[in-house]
Amino acid sequence: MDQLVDTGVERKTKPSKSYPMMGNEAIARGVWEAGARVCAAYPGTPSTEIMENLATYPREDLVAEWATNEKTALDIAIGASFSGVRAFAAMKHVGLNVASDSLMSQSYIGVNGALVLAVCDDPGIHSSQNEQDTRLFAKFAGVPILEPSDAQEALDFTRKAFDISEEFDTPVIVRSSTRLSHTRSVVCQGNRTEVEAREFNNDIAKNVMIPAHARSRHPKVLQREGHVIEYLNKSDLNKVRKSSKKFGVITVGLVATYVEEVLPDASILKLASSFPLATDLVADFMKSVEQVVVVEELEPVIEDQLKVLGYKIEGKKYFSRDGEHSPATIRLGLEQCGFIESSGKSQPLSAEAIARPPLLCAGCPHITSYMALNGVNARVAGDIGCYTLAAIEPLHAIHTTVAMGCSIANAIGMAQSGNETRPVVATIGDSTFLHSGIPPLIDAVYSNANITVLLLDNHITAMTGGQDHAATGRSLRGEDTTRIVFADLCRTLGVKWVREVDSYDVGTLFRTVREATEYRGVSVVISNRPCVLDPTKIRGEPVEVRTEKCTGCQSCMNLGCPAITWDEEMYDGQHKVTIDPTKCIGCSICTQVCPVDGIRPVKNS
Ligand SMILES: Cc1ncc(C[n+]2csc(CCOP(=O)(O)OP(=O)(O)O)c2C)c(N)n1
Repeated sequence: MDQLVDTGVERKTKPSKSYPMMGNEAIARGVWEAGARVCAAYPGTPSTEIMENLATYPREDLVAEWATNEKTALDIAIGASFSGVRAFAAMKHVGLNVASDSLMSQSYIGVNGALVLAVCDDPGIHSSQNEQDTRLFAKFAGVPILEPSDAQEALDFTRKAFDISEEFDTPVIVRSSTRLSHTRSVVCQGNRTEVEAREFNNDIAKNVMIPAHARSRHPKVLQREGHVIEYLNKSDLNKVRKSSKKFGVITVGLVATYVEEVLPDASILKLASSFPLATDLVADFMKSVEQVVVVEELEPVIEDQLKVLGYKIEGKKYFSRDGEHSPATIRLGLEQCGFIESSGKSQPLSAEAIARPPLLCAGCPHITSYMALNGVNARVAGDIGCYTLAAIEPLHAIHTTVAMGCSIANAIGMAQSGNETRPVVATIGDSTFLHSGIPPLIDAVYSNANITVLLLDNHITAMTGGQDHAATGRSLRGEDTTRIVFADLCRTLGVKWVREVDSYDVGTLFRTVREATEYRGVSVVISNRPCVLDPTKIRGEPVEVRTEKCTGCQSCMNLGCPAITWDEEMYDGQHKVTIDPTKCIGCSICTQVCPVDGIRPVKNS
C-alpha cells in the first residue's frame, strides 16, 4: 500500500522518544513543546484531560489552571497573549459557545504571543447537550482550524498551531473529537522550545475594539485568510495519495483514518484544515480524478465551500450529517456512491449491547434533594451535571434542561410568566453555579423573582470526573487556595433567605425545601454533602433489609439507588427488597425513607 505523503516541504520536529498517548495527552504535549506559558480551561468531556495533563508539566514551564468557565479561560489566555507569551485554552464544543464572544473579536485583534484553542467535538453526543460542529465556528470567526486525525498529529498540529498563530497574527483552533481525544496511539515526542516573550504591543488601534478600530481590522481578517490559504497550500500538514484516476476522496481529521481503513489504496487528499481550505491542493487533486466525494464528520463544511468554488462533488448525500462515523458507515457511503462494491461488510454488528440507562450513584447526595422537590410538587428548571439524571425514572423531578447555567434564569421566566401554579425551583450544581449561575441569581434578586434556587453543592465537578473549582479551595495542581463560600456569596448578592442543609438529613432537607418554596421572593437552599466518589470514594457501613419487616412498599426503590433491587425470592407470595452490600455505601438515606424501620446497618444484624 502506498502511504499518504506530505504535500509540503516543511522540516519536521526531530522526534526523541515514542509513547502510546491519548489524543488529549498528545495535545497537551504539543502545547508544552510549543513553549506555551499560560494555559486555562473549564472541564468538559471530551476535552478535560488536556488541562489535567498540562498540569503534570513543571510549573516553572507553564501555568495550568481551571477557570470558572470557558470564556474566562479564553480571556485569561488572551491576556497572556497580549503580554507577549504563548497562550492556550481548552474546552468542549459547547464551551466555545460560552467563549465565542471573546473569540469573535479576538479574531480581529489577532495575537502578540501565540493564541491557540483546543476545542473537542462530541459527534454521537456521548456526553453533551448537542452535536454542534466547531468548524462552523472557525469559519464564522475567520480563524484557521487544524484537524488532527491521530495522536501523533494531535501533537504535531498543536505545536504547529502556535507557529501559525504568530506568523499570521491569528488565534488558531485545534479541533479534536471524542474518538481522537480518548484513543491512544504511538506518538514520537519532541522537546520543549523556549520561546522568548514579546514586548507588549501598545497598538491601541489593534488591541481596543471600538467601532472605528474594528472597521479597519475586519479587512485584515479577510486578507489573513488568503495568506493562510497560501501557507496551507504548501504545508506538509496535508497528505495526499494519487492512485486511481476514476475516484478520489477529500477528507479531514479522524474520519480520514476510517477512509484509509476502508480504501487503503484509493486516491485521497487528507486536508489539515476545513477552514480555510488549501485551494491549490484541492484544484490539483480535482484535476487528477474523475469523480470526488468529500468525507467529513457532522456538517458539510468542506463540501459547501467546494460547491461554492464550483466543483462538482458529493458528500452528505452519502455520509450522514448527524452522529458519529465509523469504518462501517464510511464503507456504506462509499458503496452507495459507487466507489466500492457492496461486500456485506457494512452491515452493522448484530451484537447490540444491552441497554443500561444511566443512574445516579449509590449514596448520591443529589437524590434526596429531588425527592424533596417532588414532595412540594415543584416546577423544576434543571441544569447540566450529574443531577440532570433526576429528570428520568424513578425521580422524574426535572422538567427542563437547556444549557449550562440556564436553570436560574429559566426559573425567573417561568415565575414571571404568571402561568405556573406550582412553586418554581431552579436546581444547579456547585461548578455550574460558578460557571454561569451567578449573573442570573443577581437577576433574580434584582427582579425579586418568586423562585427557589436549590444549589447542589457536592464539593466537586462530578459529571466530568471530579475537577476542583473555586469553591473547593484547591487548585488544579492540588494546592490550597481561597475558597468561595456559597452562603456568603448568595447573601452578598442580596438573597435574604439562605439556608444550608446536609442532604443526608432527609427530614431537615424536606422541611427546609418546603419553607423555601413558601417564602415570597428569592430563596436559596444549599444542599451541602460531598460527592460519594470525589475526591475520595466514600464507603461507610452497608445496610441490609430486615425481610421480616419489609412490606414491599418500594419507598426505598423510588430513590433509584443502584444497590437496591427486588429480591428474586418470594416471601409468603410477596416480593421484597434486597440491598447489594458491595454497592451500598452506607449513606443511610434508605433507612430514613423506609416507613417500617425495615432497613438497618449490617453490623446490627
Ligand atoms: C458549556 C459547557 N461546558 C462544560 C460542560 C461539561 N459539563 C457538564 S456538567 C458540568 C459541571 C458539573 O458539575 P456540577 O455543576 O458541580 O454538578 P455535578 O456533576 O457535580 O453534580 C460540566 C463541566 C458542558 N456540558 N457545557
